Amino acid sequence: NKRVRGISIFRPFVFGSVAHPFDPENKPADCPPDHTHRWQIFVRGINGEDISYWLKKVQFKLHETYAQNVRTIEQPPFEVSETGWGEFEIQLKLFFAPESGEKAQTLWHSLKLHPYGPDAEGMKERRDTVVSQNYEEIIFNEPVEAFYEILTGG
Ligand code: SLL
Repeated sequence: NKRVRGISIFRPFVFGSVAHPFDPENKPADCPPDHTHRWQIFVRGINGEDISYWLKKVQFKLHETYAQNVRTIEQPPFEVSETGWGEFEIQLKLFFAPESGEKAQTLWHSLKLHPYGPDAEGMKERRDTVVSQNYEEIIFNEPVEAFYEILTGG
């Protein structure tokens, strides 16, 4: 499997979390009483771009307080939706198209449930959504030819 020499291909994406505090008068019946928030962790393309031609699987490793804390998502949307009470570090492992021969890459995200920054108090009162996301780029250096074709749509 020959590599395309002298070529680097960049693919951008966004990963992070959104969290919504429950309305105390209106908590979902199906979740434990100590849970305070619903949240999602995700990996997605910029502006909804489909990234499933190069990203094949994402493994999200949640805190051990969660049942089956390793969640494997094999097609878009690459996201996990949960409820909980606490913030913690989530490990994300990105797996690429099998043709690529590339090793999985690991990223970390700090799940944020509580507002922070100058308007934190106002946000808390309004029960605003807390968003914490990062732009990231993955670089494929000298991809093998089959993967180069996939990446460039050739
Ligand atoms: C903390 N170090 O103490 C963190 C741990 C754990 C979060 C946070 C509930 C899980 C469940 C949950 O939110 N765990 O009940 O299934 O803040």
